[in-house]
Amino acid sequence: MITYYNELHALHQGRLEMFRGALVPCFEVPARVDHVRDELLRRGGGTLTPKAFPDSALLGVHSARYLDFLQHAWDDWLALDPANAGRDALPSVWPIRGMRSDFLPDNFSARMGLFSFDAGTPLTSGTWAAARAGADCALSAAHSVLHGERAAFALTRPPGHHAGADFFGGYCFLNNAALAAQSLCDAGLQRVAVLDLDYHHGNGTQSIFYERADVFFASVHGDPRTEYPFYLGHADETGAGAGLGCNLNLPLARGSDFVTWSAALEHALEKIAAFGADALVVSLGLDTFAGDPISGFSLQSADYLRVGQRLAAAGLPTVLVFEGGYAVAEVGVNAVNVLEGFDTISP
Ligand code: SP5
Ligand code: ZN
Repeated sequence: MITYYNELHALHQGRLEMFRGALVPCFEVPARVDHVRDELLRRGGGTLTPKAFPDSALLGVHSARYLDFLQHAWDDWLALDPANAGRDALPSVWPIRGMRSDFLPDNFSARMGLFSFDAGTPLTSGTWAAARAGADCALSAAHSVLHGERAAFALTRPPGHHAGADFFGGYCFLNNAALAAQSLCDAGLQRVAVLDLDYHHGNGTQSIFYERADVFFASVHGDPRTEYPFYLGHADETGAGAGLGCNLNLPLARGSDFVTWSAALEHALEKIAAFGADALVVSLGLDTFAGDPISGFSLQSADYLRVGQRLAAAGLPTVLVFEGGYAVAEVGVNAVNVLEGFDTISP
C-alpha cells in the first residue's frame, strides 16, 4: 500500500506525562513509528515523502486561534522562564463549567489549559513541526486516494483523533484523520465516513463532525464509563442538528476479545455502507492489541490481517491514518498486518 511517512515525527518527543499523581515516562514515543517503518521495509514495502500543503488546509478543521497558539506555544513557554527549555510544557489549570473560555488569557499556563483537556500530553520544542508535517502526511494520503489510488496510509505521529477544533489532549495536537476527511469533502465528495478503530474513543473527531450530515463518524472503543477519554464516546451520542444520525459509538467492555470486537466492526461497516459513503478514512489505532500497556482489549497479531481484509472488502477508496498503539515492539507487525491484509483482497 502506498505509504506517506512523516520524516519529522521524532521532533515530537515528550518526556513525562501525568498519571495518578506522578510524572511517568511517555507511552507515545518515536520508536512506535520507527518499528512500523522497519516492518514495512522488511516486507518489501517503501515510503513516500509527503507533499507540503498550505496552512489554509488546516482551517477547515482547526480554529485560527488554536493554530496560532500551537505554532507559538514553545516560544511562549520559554518566555515564561528560560529554564523551561529543559522541561516540556504540561497544563495544570482548566476552565471548567461556569468559567470563561471565550477570553484568551495573557498568561501562557492559562492558555495551555484553555486549549487542552488532560495533563498527559506534553508539548515540546518540536511538537508543532512534527504535528504540522503529520498533517501534510494525512493530506497527502487523502490526495492520493482522490487521484485514483485505492488506498493510502499516513504513517505519522503524534496521533490525532483526540484533538478537536481548538484543543489538544490524549497525545494528539492536529486531527490528522479529520483533516483527511475534510480534504475529501473539499474536493467534492458528497459523503465521507470516518471509522475509528483506536482503543480510545476519538472524541476530537466526533466533536469536529458532530453536526455534519456529510461526514459519518463510527467508532469501536473501550467503554468510556471506565476508559479514557471518559467524557465522550457513549452509545447515545448519535449526532446533532443536520448531523443527527451521522454518529455511531460502539463502546465495548474492557477485556473484550476479537470475536466481540469484530462483530462491532461489522456493525460499523454496515452502517457506513447504509450511509452511502464515497470514501473511508480509518483512524488506525493498534492499542486494541492484547499486549498494549495502557489498554484493555485482547486482539492478537494475526487478527490484524483479518481487520485489513475486512476494511478492503468495504470496497471504498480508503485513507488509513496511524493513531495509538503502545506495545512498541509489536506495533510494527500489527500495523503492517492491517496493510498486508488489505492488499490481499483484490479490488
Ligand atoms: C492516541 C491515543 O491512543 N491516546 C491515548 C491517550 C491515553 N492517555 C491516558 C493514559 C493513561 C495511562 N494509563 C497507564 C496505565 C499504566 N499501567
Ligand atoms: Zn488510543
